Amino acid sequence: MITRVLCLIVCSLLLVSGQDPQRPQYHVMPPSNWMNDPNGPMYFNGIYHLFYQYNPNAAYWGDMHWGHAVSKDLVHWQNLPPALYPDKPYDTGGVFSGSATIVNGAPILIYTGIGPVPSQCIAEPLNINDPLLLNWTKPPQNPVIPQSPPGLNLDGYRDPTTAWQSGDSYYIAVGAGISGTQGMALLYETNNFLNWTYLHPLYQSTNVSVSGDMWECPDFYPLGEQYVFKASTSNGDMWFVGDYNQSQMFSQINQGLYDYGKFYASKTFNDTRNDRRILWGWVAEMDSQDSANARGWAGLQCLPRELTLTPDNKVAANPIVELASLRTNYIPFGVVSVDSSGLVLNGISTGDQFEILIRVLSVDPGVTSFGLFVRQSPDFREQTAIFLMSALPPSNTDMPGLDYRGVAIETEDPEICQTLCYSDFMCRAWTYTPPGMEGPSAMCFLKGYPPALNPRQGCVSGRKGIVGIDRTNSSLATDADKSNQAAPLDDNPATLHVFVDHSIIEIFGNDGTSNIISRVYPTLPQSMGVSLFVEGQGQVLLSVDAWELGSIWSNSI
Ligand code: DQQ
Repeated sequence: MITRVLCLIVCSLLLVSGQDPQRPQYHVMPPSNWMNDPNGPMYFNGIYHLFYQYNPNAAYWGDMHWGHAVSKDLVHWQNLPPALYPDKPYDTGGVFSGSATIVNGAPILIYTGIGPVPSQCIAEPLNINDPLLLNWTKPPQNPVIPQSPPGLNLDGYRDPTTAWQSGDSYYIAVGAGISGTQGMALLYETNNFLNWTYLHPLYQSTNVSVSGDMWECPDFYPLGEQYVFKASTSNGDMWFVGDYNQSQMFSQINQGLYDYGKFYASKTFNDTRNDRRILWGWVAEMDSQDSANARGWAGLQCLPRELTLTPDNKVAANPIVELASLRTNYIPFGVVSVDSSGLVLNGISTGDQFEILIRVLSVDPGVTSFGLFVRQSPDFREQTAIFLMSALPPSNTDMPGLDYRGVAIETEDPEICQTLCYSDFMCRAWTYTPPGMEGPSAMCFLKGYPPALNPRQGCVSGRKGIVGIDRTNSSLATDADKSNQAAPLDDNPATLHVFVDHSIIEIFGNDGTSNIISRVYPTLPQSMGVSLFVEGQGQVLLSVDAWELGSIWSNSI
């Protein structure tokens, strides 16, 4: 009650003044209230559609509808009324996530209805000639898959993929999981979208500690010469690159994360206009529910990202090139040399709404990290650091803390610990301790964030290259999450592409292979500064371009 009253006051004030300093201006989100997963993205009849999990009543999760936004260029958007809402016995508990498939020239939405049990349901356009596809109808055959396959003892069952065609049949996968055991995606076949046959798991987890025991929002698509399976897991949105064979089984050869930050429930679609694969993902808030209630909105979508397969079978995700149409002012900083005294980047007049692209030309060996401060106040009380670090070869030192796993190893060779770290996409740094120091046998500690070096006799430590964000001083607000985030770099630091949009920061490291989405909530109006910094001895040589960016919203596309 108190939060609703507070929201009424604060939200009205913000609406009257037209200003909400935390509200992003070039990220897709509803006019107000709660957004989560992207649903059913598609390109149809010259228009991009994005549906999404939406609570029309409040800035918290509940009463799931499918919100709807449309665009002609994937950059500028118009919000429309919700497309799907809970109105049938099989979806009164919510119209949960799902996908769109264009079949014989018309889209079919398939979603999870929450009724007495979760079921898979379809919806079709009421009027295929309506260019905006405002109204949708649910056929009487719903739910088309009334329940999960018997005998599997599933704890979760939801989020059907876009269908893919092979011969006369279409296939979908549905997310599922067995508590404490494994996540999985269940494969179904149909030839009419009304009658479905369960076949077998398309793919399932082999390691519950890596990918959790419930896979939400599965996705499956061809990319380059390979196939990609994606699951939203307890460790984030994991892609698996691999092979899809004649018997409809997937097997992986590589795995990683689209993004190491606040990114979840993502979904791709085939952009037939430009023959490419586009990714959307949900970015949640990282402050308190009270603050979200007071603002009157929560959640947004990441920038649309184009996916490509790298020669070594990684999925790279980069902002689509059309986002250049948002650039309103170019600030060419050119080639700059920076040392530990730093460099202020004057000239970006919208420090809460801009893009910066840094290319690393050279790094002196004594430099330990370098990067940029954004949302920086002149008195430095608020600032957020985005940084790059080169890999640190094994050295006789300790890196105490920040372990996500410690394993006993049978050998006294510290290189085994390094190999463990380098073969785990979650690992950023490692420390080896000899027998007798942390237990009877030698130990290997894997770290989720690079800790500071600390001398300690006998330890051996090393670090991967890192792109990271340090939010320790990002906000004076006590409820803002100030934990740090880092993504491992497989190669030397090369590029850092950053988008700042009020409370969201999107970081693309090394051409989209090491990405982090983060949220910051500066409180001071003057937290608009941008500057470069270097830690350690020596200089870095950087090429720097920046652009001020406009808004994506229009009343009609
Ligand atoms: N969100 C939806 C579910 C999905 C979850 C409900 C993932 O369908 O599993 O809002 O964020």
